Parts: sequence; C-alpha cells; structure tokens
Amino acid sequence: EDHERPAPSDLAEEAGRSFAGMSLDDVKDHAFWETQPVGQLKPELDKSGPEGPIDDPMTVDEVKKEGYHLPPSFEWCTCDVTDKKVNDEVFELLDNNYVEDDDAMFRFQYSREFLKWVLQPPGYVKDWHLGVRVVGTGKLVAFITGVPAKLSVKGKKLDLAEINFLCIHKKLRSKRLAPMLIREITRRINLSGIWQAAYTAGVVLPKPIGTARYWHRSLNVKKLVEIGFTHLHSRMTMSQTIKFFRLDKKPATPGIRPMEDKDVPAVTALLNNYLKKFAVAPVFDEEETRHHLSMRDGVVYSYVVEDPDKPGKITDFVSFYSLPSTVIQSSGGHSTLRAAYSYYNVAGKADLTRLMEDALILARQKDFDVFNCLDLMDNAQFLKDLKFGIGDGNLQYYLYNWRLHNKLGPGDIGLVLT
Ligand code: MYA
Repeated sequence: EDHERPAPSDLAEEAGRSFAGMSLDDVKDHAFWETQPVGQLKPELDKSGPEGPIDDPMTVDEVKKEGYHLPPSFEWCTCDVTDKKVNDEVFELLDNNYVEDDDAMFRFQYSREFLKWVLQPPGYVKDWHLGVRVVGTGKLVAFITGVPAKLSVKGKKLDLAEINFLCIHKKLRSKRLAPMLIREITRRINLSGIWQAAYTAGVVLPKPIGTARYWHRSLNVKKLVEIGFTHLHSRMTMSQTIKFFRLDKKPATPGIRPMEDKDVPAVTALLNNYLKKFAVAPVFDEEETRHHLSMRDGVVYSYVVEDPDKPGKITDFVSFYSLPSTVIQSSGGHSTLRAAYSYYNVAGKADLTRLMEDALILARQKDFDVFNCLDLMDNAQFLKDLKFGIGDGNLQYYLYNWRLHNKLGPGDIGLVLT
C-alpha cells in the first residue's frame, strides 16, 4: 500500500547510503538528540543491538537527585492542574504558544477541563507536570508533561511515560531550553523507575518509529471555508458542497448509545482484545478505561453498541475527543474551530465504515465543525468512503530508549496520544 512505502531515510539505509541525492549530507545535525538513547537518523551513530532498551539498565539509586541547572533567571516548578490558578496559567501558556499549523492560521486550544483530564490518569505523578517560571515575577514560560501508561510494543508490556505539551513561550525560542526540559523530565520519570517514553510530534527527530497522517472530514463546511480551513472545489458551489457533506440526522446502528459506567468492564475487554493486533498499542485496565474513555462533556465522547437481541452485550465502541483551535486571524466572526478527533474505535458486529459514519453524525450533533482522524489502526478502510480529505503534514511517532529494527506502517500503530 502507498502509505507503507519506507521513508527515504530507510531506503538510503537499504541502499548502503552511497548514492547521490540520499547521501548523509541530507541528514540534519541534532546536537541534543544525538546524545539521547533513541534511534539515530545518521546510521553511523546508531548503536546496534536487539529490539529493546537502548541504554544499559540503571537503578533508581543511580539517578541524579537534584534538578538540572537552569539559567539563573529561571526556576523549575511542579504544576498542580487541580489548582485553579495554575490550571489557568497552563491554559494561557498553551493558548498563546502551543502548536500551530505551518501557515500559522490555527493554534491548538486545549481546554482547562481537557488538561485536568489528560494529566491525571490513574497513578499520575505530580512531579511529571513540569514548568519553568521566571524568578521574581513567577510567570510560567515553559511546560512539559509526562503521564504513566502501559504500552504493548511487539508483545512486550512496557510501563512507560507518555510525553506531551512541550511548550516554550514564543519570546524564549531557540535558546536550547527544550533539551533542558526534556533532560529534567527524564530525570523525574527515571526517579520513579521508568526508563521508556512514547511521544508524537509534527517534526522529524531521531528517529520516528512510524508516521501517520491526519485526514479531515468537514461537518460544517460553510464555516470551514469562511475561516480558510478548507476551500471549495473549483467546480462546486457552496450549496453543492454542503449537500455533498450532508449527513443523516441520527446514527443508524441499532442499539448505539452513550457509554455508561456499567459498560467499563465490557469496553475494557473489547478494546484490549482489538488492540492486541497492533505492534504498538496501549493496554487499559478497568480504571484506565473509566478514566480515558468515559463520557466527559466538552472533553471526550464515547458510545457503545448494545446488542438489541442480547441486552447487556456490548459489541462495538466509538470515541472522539474535543480539541478546538484558535482561529489566529479570526474571520467571518469565527474565533474558534471546533474539532473532534477520532480516539479509539472497535467494530465488532457493525461494519467499521458504518460505525464511523455514526461517529460523524454524533460529532455533528455535538456541533463540531470538523472530524479529524489519523490513518492508523484500521482507519484507512473508511477515510475515502466517508469523504475525509487528506491533511498536510505528518504526525511522527517516537519511543525513547526502545529500539525497533524496522519502521512501522500506520496500520501497525494502535496508539492515539491526545
Ligand atoms: S510535541 C509538541 C511540541 N510543541 C510545539 O510544537 C509548540 C510550539 N513550539 C515550541 O514551544 C518550541 O518550538 C519547542 C522547541 C518547545 C517545541 N520534540 O529550545 P530549543 C528539539 C522534541 O532551542 P525551541 C510534544 O509535546 C530540536 O530538534 N524535541 O528549541 C512531544 C533541537 O534539538 P536538536 C524537539 O524551538 C514532546 C532542540 O529541541 C521538538 O525554542 C516530546 C532545540 O531546542 C519537539 N517537538 O523549543 C519531547 N521541537 O538540536 C521528547 C524541537 O537535537 C520527550 N525539538 O535537533 C523525550 C522522552 C523524555 C522522557 C523519557 C523518560 C524515560
């Protein structure tokens, strides 16, 4: 399949890295990442070995007890997002400085409730919510987080940290502060006896274990055109386009309904059984399913299909989370793009395409403007049929301190990081 073509760097490796156009000169230097236990883009820097940890094993006793030094005017802090004031500070830092698209039209706007949700899964560690403040004023200017998770990587179960929300104030960019944040959070995580991490980024760093692509399904195409998220096809009018993206008013799968607390055991079993087939996927216990996948208005939406013939039997599951973006040059009176992101979906009895069409309808009912979905898991099956359009830019998947010999295709990835 098209998306499973090896990346150019992999081709260069196979070809012995010797032919013109793919020489090592094309591989960027990474002063920081070349010192880290990750796969390297320059093959001569790559430490060979079996699939598994890259660093020699260490004990918690050997981990540095004091924090790394920051430049004198900055200090580390631990951010307690249950504290209203701190939650506001984190929200504002991200609202003004977090991820933008390449054309700087939209910027992620994680909500306060969303931050509380993703940062406090079962077993979360406060010290892994790391901030940098200006000494004196106390202004929060940088942030990075880790949360504990269990990941199955090619059949091995790893207790690791999921890293997210790396953010540096715009005025403090390109000062090598990011490596300091990464070193300090690594130290704090190592102090808990955790030696691996998983993370995603839009940029290519040493070295992606896999690459996925976002696809977008218009729900409110008129608004999407007005804010420049999408544009009309040259031979289609607005009313033809609206008709093209029209959805039924109500989901069609018999027995589909919002997930309830009583569904947690069945959803956990359904999900873990499905995720087994992917090379990289989370493993959820019931507490984690309850946390990550229970309905939370404005944050995460989950639906089950209860078999109409066998009450209590859950056969299918769909979920999506809410991650709006600020419209940077607000236009047409729109300041926010309301985006739903596909999360975990399992088609048991239903057809996956039919089930995802219901997810689109449910997201439309909740007033989302667009439904975003990565081409991972089995998602490639339905994207075209359901009128998703391919996005620009890739999402790169990374593991810290875990070697894999071959790059994964998107269909081997079963992990969605919020
Ligand atoms: S991905 C989201 C990242 N955030 C944004 O894109 C928000 C907007 N941008 C910013 O805030 C800044 O530009 C950031 C970089 C903070 C991204 N992941 O300080 P610098 C490397 C990792 O001078 P700045 C997410 O949150 C870069 O290649 N490294 O640069 C997952 C260079 O190193 P090298 C990155 O632009 C985060 C160095 O930083 C990223 O001021 C996973 C330059 O530093 C990136 N997204 O700040 C973090 N971008 O010279 C890793 C740039 O070597 C976790 N860089 O190329 C690792 C596991 C840790 C835990 C382990 C536990 C065991």
